[in-house]
Amino acid sequence: MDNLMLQALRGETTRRRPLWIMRQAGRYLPEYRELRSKYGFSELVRSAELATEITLMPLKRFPFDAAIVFADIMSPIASMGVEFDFDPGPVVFSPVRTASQIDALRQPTRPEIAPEVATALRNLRAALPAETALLGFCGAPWTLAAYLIEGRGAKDFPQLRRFAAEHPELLNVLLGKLTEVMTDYLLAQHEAGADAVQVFDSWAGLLSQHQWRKIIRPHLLRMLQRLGEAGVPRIVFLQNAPHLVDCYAELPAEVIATDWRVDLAALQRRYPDKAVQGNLDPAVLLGGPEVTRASARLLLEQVATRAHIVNLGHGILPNTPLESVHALVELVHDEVDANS
Ligand code: 1CP
Repeated sequence: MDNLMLQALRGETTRRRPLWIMRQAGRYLPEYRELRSKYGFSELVRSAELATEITLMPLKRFPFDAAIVFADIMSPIASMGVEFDFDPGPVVFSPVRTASQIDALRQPTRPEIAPEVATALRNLRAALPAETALLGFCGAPWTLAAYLIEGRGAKDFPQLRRFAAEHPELLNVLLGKLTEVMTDYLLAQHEAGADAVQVFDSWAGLLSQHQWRKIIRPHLLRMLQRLGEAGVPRIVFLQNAPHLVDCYAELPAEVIATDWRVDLAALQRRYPDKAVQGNLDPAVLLGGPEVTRASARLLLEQVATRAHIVNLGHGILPNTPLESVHALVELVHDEVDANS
């Protein structure tokens, strides 16, 4: 059987579009909620066995074309000596805001970075059929710095933006450290069996284009170039940042993934050599199967089949009806009949 996801990553035309869903192993699944009622989220992500089991949960229900390892963007940060918990998003005990705190951040060796994730990937590669792609991921340096500096998710991250204005050199040192560790982490995930990696820049949109070029771009470029040299296929995801979509599309990565605010068809026309991923609004699925079908049909009509990986524009919401996911899978799978 073909691995549609890998074909799309190579820019090839696929017999139908590949499909996976961000946060596909999440709280919309009753079996995840059941397991979650017995364990804290930290316990789930720190156990390679439980993470493996959870990664496979959505694939038992839906024939998705990719599995994404169950972990959090904060998982590798523990190896840098930062203490945090989840409530429900990441909460850093001592937000990182001084030179001495940045200086004290450890630069772990490759095997020290979230070893449970590498173990889960090895388990998963052995358990998955050849036609299902296995994805690794990390948070982009800026998005991780957002949690380290702000201390937790916050509307518009004011402490982060203050820090960027007040201490640009310190921020640059922090981003540099995060870039080195995340690059090593993704290389370790590839070695452990990840076919491709996705870099999540969820808080990219907090900066202007000018600030982005100065503060973020050099670090992302370094990370993506090192991965490219190692032959690792790269997906770059940005959220809530339509003003930066061309900046990201020009980075060296095989795939650009966006949220629903971006016109994906126009993006595909502007960058014909890139694969695109996305970008159905996750809120659409709350409306049930009919509403899901109507919006998904429109997306498939607008975006050309070639090198389009169907996904949502952000993580699936916890109260999404399973019937909506079924409807999306059916519609994407049915397209092959329409084309043949
Ligand atoms: O209570 C619970 O069960 C925890 C909810 C949860 C889950 C299921 C968190 C806390 N993280 C995750 C898993 C997770 N996080 C995955 C797993 C793989 C998958 O199925 O997709 C991934 C890829 C992430 C990535 C992640 N975590 C991002 C980037 C993507 C995005 O959503 O923008 C970010 C920003 C986080 C931080 C985070 N961790 C958890 C939450 C609820 C959040 C975001 C909200 C906040 O900042 O407070």
